[in-house]
Amino acid sequence: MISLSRRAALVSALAATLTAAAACGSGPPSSQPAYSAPPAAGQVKGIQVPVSLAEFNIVFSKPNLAPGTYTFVLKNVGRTTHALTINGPGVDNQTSQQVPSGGTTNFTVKLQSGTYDVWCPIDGHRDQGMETNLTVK
Ligand SMILES: [Cu+2]
Repeated sequence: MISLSRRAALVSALAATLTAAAACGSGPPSSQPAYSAPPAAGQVKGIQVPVSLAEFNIVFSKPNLAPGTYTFVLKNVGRTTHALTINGPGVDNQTSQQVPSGGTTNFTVKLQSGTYDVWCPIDGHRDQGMETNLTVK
């Protein structure tokens, strides 16, 4: 036979278990997908192309572009400040504004046929792999 105090202890333990389970039910906050529509500052000309910047890579949403005017919508999905520099036919080391972590900025360039070097100009990021090529044809 179970004593009254023993029973009280069991009920108390059960209540504690239920409370802990309820606390776990809330879970971690849901994380947003990396991209949403760009509400960015800066002018928009030509075709918008989202570009994500992070440690340490640059990802164009469209890898192949035709000649023309483009606004790269730079989204920093990394943890430190990044930017973008482009050099190639008709574009002489044109550099975007710096984009803080979580920030977005627009960067308009006029591209011709050819290959462009693209990199992050900040603090040795290029040496750590933050560079790519963009082929326009
Ligand atoms: Cu960078």
